This record gives sequence, structure tokens and C-alpha cells, in this order.
Amino acid sequence: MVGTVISKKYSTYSVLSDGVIYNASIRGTLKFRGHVYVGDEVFFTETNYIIEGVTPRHSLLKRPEISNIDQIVLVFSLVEPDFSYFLAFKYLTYANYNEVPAVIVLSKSDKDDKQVSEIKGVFNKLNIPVYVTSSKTKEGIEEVKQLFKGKKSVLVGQSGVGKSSLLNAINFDYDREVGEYSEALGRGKHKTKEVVLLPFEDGFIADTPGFSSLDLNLTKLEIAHYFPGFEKRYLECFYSNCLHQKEKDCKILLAVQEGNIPSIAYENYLKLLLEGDKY
Ligand SMILES: Nc1nc2c(ncn2[C@@H]2O[C@H](COP(=O)(O)OP(=O)(O)OP(=O)(O)O)[C@@H](O)[C@H]2O)c(=O)[nH]1
Ligand SMILES: [Mg+2]
Ligand SMILES: [Zn+2]
Repeated sequence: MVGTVISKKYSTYSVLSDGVIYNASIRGTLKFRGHVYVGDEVFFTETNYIIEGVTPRHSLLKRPEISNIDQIVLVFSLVEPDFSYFLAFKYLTYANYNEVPAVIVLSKSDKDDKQVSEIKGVFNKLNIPVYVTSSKTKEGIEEVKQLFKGKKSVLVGQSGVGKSSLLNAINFDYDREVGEYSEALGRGKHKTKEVVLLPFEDGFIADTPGFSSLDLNLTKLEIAHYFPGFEKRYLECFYSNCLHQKEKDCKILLAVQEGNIPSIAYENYLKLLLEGDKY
């Protein structure tokens, strides 16, 4: 049989096949010795649900660990925790590096919407869609639902931004557990512990544990290539290893001067570059 791994716990894999969830394992398999990730399309035996193979993956993310994703939905709350351009640019760089398209969902608009137009302006300039939502008032929920149709999407964001709440607002039956925001920690309390794929209209949406820090593990040169808005422009820089700082004939610096790359993006690029490994 063929199915999609929707969650895993220790060595048990929940596989959805034709509307039925099977508890499959890879134990005792002679044919298959590789890794199995949530998101994988697998072959498993009809009698004892042993996974015998995985179809080739078109994407594989390490954080959160999930495969075959068509779209990364980056969730940022406007407040609690506060919106951070630095984190947004970092996650977008991560998505670009993994060659998975990304969109931004701003949550908790009921609490504070003063920054919305500025944030939208910055990311729209870089062709990154921004959705504004509130799981409380349901603002933007219908729009966001359109985004998920027919795709395998993953919600990514810090603990407490409202990923699980967003899923409950999309479909009450998901019944995701919601945590609380801790004023003292400045983040949520890591309520969601596992990656889970939830079926949604010919597609899937993954709820994932929030994380407080993300190590990109990229070299400076990779950051210089995958930073949002830099993807094609860097190819035109005079030096092929241009880090877009003070180099001669740098097309990124030019785009910043001409206003085609927002200066806040460039400032955060310089900050992110400090985290890059030497190349
Ligand atoms: N006012 C308001 N509060 C929200 C909204 N969305 C989420 N919250 C609150 O934010 C807190 C955290 O929500 P969760 O949905 O658990 O956040 P999460 O991103 O899933 O967090 P982790 O599972 O820890 O990664 C809860 O107290 C929610 O009630 C919103 O749109 N408006
Ligand atoms: Mg959660
Ligand atoms: Zn350059």
C-alpha cells in the first residue's frame, strides 16, 4: 500500500492511506534501511504495516524536520512575541536556501496592527506575500485558507506566535493544543512537541514545535546568495564572491541605493552575515 507519513513517535509512523491511518514501523524490514520523515510518501505491507520504501523526496527541511513541502508559511506575531525583522529575514534565507517558496503570516492583529503597513511594504517590495490574521477575530483566515489549498504547507515560527491557534481557526476539528505566552520568557512555552501533518482540502498543513533560535549553518557566501531579494541580483555583481559590503560594482548595493531593496533588509543582511561561517 501507499500512504503519507503524517506523524511519528519513536519508531511508530502514522501513515494516512485512503482516509485510514495505519501505525506502521520499519522494524524487521530487510528491504529498507533509510530514514523515514514526516511528509514522506511510503510503501508499506498490507498485512503487518511494515514500511518497505520511500518515494523520492522533492524537499527535505531539517528544522522543522519534514519532507515534500511545497510551501513554508512563516508565522510571526505582531506582539507577544514582538515582530522581528531579523528573524523574518533569517527564516526567509533558510527557505530560499532550501528552495521552498515562503510566505509571511502576521498573527494577533487584534492586539496591535500599527506595524502592519510598514511590514507589508518591506516584504512586498521583495515579492514576498504578507497575510494579516487574528485567530481571535478571524481576520484574514479565509484568505489564508486559499493559500493552503492543494499544497503541502508547513507552519514555521517561534513558540507562542499562534501556529496551533491558526490551525484551530482554520478548522475547529483540528483541536490543536494551545499554549500560553510567557511575559517572563518573552516567548511561548513550547506547547506543540511534534511535527504533525493535518489533511486540508487536497493538501496538508503541518503544525510544528516553535523554536527560539535557528542556526542557519550557512557560509557567508551562501547568505550573500540566498538572502531574500538577492537571489538573482548577486549574479551580476563584479566579483563572483561578492559579500555586498563595499565591493566594486556591487549590484546589491546599487539596488539598495535605488530603493529596490529596502534599507531595513540590507541592515539585517549585514547582521546576519556576522553569523555566517567562514568560507
Ligand atoms: N489575542 C490573540 N492571541 C492569540 C492569537 N493567536 C494565538 N494567540 C495566543 O497566543 C498564545 C500561543 O498560541 P499557540 O497557538 O499555542 O502558539 P504556537 O505558535 O502554536 O506555540 P508552540 O506550540 O509553543 O510553538 C496563546 O495564549 C493563544 O491564545 C491571536 O490571533 N490573537
Ligand atoms: Mg503550537
Ligand atoms: Zn555584491
